Amino acid sequence: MSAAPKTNAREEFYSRLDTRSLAPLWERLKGLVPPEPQPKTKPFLWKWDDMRPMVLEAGGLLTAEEAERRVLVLENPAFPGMSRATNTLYAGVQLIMPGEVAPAHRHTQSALRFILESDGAYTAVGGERTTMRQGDFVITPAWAWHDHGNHGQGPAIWMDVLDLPLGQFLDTGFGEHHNDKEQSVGRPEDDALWRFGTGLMPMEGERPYGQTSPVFNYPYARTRPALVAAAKELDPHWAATLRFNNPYDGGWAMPTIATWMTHVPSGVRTQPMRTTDSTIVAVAEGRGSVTIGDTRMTFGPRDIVILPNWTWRSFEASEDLFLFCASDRVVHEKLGLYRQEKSA
Ligand code: GTQ
Repeated sequence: MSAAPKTNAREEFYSRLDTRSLAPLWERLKGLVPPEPQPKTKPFLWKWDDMRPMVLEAGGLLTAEEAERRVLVLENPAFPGMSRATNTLYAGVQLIMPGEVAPAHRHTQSALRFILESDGAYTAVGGERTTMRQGDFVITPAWAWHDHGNHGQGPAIWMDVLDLPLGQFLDTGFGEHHNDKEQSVGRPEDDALWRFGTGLMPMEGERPYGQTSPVFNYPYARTRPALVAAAKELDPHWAATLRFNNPYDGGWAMPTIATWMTHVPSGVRTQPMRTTDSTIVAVAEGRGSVTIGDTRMTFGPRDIVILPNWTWRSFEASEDLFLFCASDRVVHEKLGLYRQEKSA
């Protein structure tokens, strides 16, 4: 599909087309219909030891309430000024100091939190608070009121992932502030986990959060032993990988962000694989390296790594690795666009 050679007559025609907001497809077809994805997202690694002091410094400059959300955006160098960690997902690192409150608001973007450091921070969703501990995966469903606070002794720091770039593309964003700084709490802590997260479901009633899982904290204390059990049988490409599901239908926990955890036992190296989704990886525990295309990156606990779409990657664990992963895979699957390729 090579473009036709340019002649003066054609060029002259194209400029007249341009004045009418028309364009010749034959000059553009190759770029519009590539033989395979041309990833723009770059591989990237944010080190916890760099991020932590910077986010604490932000804590000395303004309060969580002043900032509304005191977050350092993890901005992929491929998208300067665009607040994107990948082509479709936003990520940031949020800080709440003891006694602070990030005031209640809601928006149509879905959010998740992966907890990096906390000894008593909480988030509230739907009139219920959950204490967020290191390694927990916490969901803020689209359009749910949410506020965050910290009853602990030390700083609380977590990674936020939102489907913001996807929503920007569709231009579907709505948001509003709550009249009160904090929503009123009408349910006991972990109520949702007891009602929906035990292999049992309420007999009747509406789904409280539409397409999003009614469980909004998947505690690491449950996830980790499940991963260790799964590691008795390792997949050559995925090692021990378990995805977070929605107990209503067994599908992904969130409608726009796919989430899972991978455990790579010490000494194991996964076979290279590439997938159409781009992935944000936060290291819950362990040390190792990832080879992304021809880039190799070495990482440790609480580092955050970007795996671009359609780029070969493989992990190697020098210490038992536990990786939290978030990607746009769920959207690809819904649209019939998801593909993966695995090395033999
Ligand atoms: O915690 O509600 O990183 O609304 C970006 C937007 C966090 C939040 C972000 C948000 C939030």
